[in-house]
Amino acid sequence: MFIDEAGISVQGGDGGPGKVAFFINKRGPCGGNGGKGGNVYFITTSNSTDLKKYTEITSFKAENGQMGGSNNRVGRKGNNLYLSVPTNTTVIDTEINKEVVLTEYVSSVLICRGGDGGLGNSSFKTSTYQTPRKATPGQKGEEKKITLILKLIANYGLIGLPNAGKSSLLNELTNAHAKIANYPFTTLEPNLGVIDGKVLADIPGLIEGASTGKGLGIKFLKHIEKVSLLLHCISVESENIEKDYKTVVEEISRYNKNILSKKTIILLTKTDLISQEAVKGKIKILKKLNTTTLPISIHDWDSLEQLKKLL
Ligand SMILES: Nc1nc2c(ncn2[C@@H]2O[C@H](COP(=O)(O)OP(=O)(O)OP(=O)(O)O)[C@@H](O)[C@H]2O)c(=O)[nH]1
Ligand SMILES: [Mg+2]
Repeated sequence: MFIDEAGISVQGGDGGPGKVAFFINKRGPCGGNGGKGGNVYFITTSNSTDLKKYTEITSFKAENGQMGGSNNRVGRKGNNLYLSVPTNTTVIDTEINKEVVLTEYVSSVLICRGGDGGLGNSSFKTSTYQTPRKATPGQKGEEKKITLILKLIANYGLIGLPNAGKSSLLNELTNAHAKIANYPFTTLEPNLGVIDGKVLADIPGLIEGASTGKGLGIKFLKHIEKVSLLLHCISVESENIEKDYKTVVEEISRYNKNILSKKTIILLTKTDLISQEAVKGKIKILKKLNTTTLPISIHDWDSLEQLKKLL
């Protein structure tokens, strides 16, 4: 499970102040009421998997209402503010410790109400008091300290040796922007992306001895324990694809044998680097290991489409 957390403060817009005004010819007050401040809502979005943006900006306020006008015109309402968070985010009102989990079914929650607009001087006219000069300020918007917690369980997991092209695939298939480079252990922490509402996890590469702590070790495997499908990436650059496949399988089995009972697709990656004939040869070898194998290249759009279909 991936956990992401952020603490922010949010505030509804303030109500606009009431206006003091008088009719020019006729005597009498005509100052309108202020507009209501905007509300703040959290709404879900399916194309984000982290709360990063709420660690960058941590204070939010909806628009204030505007001042009332003359001729009893009410001030314009402040616009509501909609803050998007990934589906499955828990929104906690920190002070009273009340929480709501946003899901596919509960996709929005009103979190702070905007303040009511103030009263214009028209509102203070009485039979005995015809020329009130009084107006009131708008109410302050409601203010809250919010903790956001996101717990995500990956649906698909990318595994393989370092440099096999896992992060590149994640970036191609999802909205993720994982770091990619032509050396092992580019990925130091798991990356996530969303494809058709499903979470795809890219974990750091495994090497022989990972289960005894070599490389980055196998601690990240806990993140893919609950996936329903593994995508095992093997690069065409591998000198012995069968051995490379077995190395990864062996390290995983030392961590938790159950992971290996999951459905797995072997992806022969970077197929653009060798001839089609050579790809066929390697696929033949992989077919002996697993029934579902797919040649793939981030430079071959058709192959990516085929993988998306399989997912
Ligand atoms: N030609 C070609 N190069 C690719 C392809 N996919 C990935 N690469 C390159 O392979 C190198 C490694 O890619 P990554 O996506 O960083 O590999 P990784 O498996 O995430 O590596 P680690 O994070 O170290 O485990 C990069 O230089 C990529 O540009 C492909 O389909 N074709
Ligand atoms: Mg990587």
